[in-house]
Amino acid sequence: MASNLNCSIEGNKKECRGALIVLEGLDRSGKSSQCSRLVSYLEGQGIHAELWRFPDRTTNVGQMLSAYLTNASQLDDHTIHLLFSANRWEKRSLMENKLKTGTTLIVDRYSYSGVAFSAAKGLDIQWCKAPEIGLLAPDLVAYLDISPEKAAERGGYGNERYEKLEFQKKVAESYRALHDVSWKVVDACQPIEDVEKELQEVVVDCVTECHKGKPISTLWYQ
Ligand code: T5A
Repeated sequence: MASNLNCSIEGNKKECRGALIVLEGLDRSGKSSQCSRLVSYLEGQGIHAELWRFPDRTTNVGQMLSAYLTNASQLDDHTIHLLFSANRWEKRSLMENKLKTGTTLIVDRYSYSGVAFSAAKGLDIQWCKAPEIGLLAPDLVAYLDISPEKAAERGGYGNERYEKLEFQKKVAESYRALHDVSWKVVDACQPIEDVEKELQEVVVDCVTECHKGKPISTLWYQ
């Protein structure tokens, strides 16, 4: 299978672009663990892949987000929402270049987190989606499904702003409102290796589809 998925950058670029794969879920659902495992797996298959995460705390905007998340600063809910979005916009062209030159991006959180967490605070969901319009659309969204109660059992929440059970329940509701049939929902309460196996299958299918020339599209689907 791996040799079919390899493609040359010198060849027809349109036929060998990378895939944009996003993992979403509540805090502690296992996204970071699975993103790392996926990148290793894909590399082992001869597929060039990189691990990305949002927020990207390395940029100036990202440092503002990090300060907010660790309660070192306070910001209006609308303002922080737009900053999360700006943090994705500042990476958009680099992401597009990577995809077009054959790199698959495994992304730990994306626009859906942006909308789900802000809507959980009571912001209008359409307003939350608006600044995401024009960002690259994922080729696959995998949702790691876990109840807020089970997620909270995985080690205590730390000091970050949103790591509270009652708030995570509202985030789960927001994700339910955002979810559509294209999402791959994986039971995140399975053993870590079983979650990994389920993701591998769907991710490889997605990469194959992108290598065959599936066009890059933009948000928002609906
Ligand atoms: N946010 C983010 C917004 O409000 N707007 C936005 O636009 C964006 C992008 C960022 C915060 O910012 C918010 C959302 C977040 O609150 P973060 O840095 O992404 O936060 O942090 P978390 O999502 O909280 O990351 P965590 O590391 O806590 O959770 P993960 O990545 O989902 O989980 P992971 O892999 O670290 O695993 C957590 C624990 O569970 C175990 C792991 O070993 C680990 O101990 N585990 C399992 N245990 C049993 N079975 C399994 N299947 C397991 N999988 C993992």
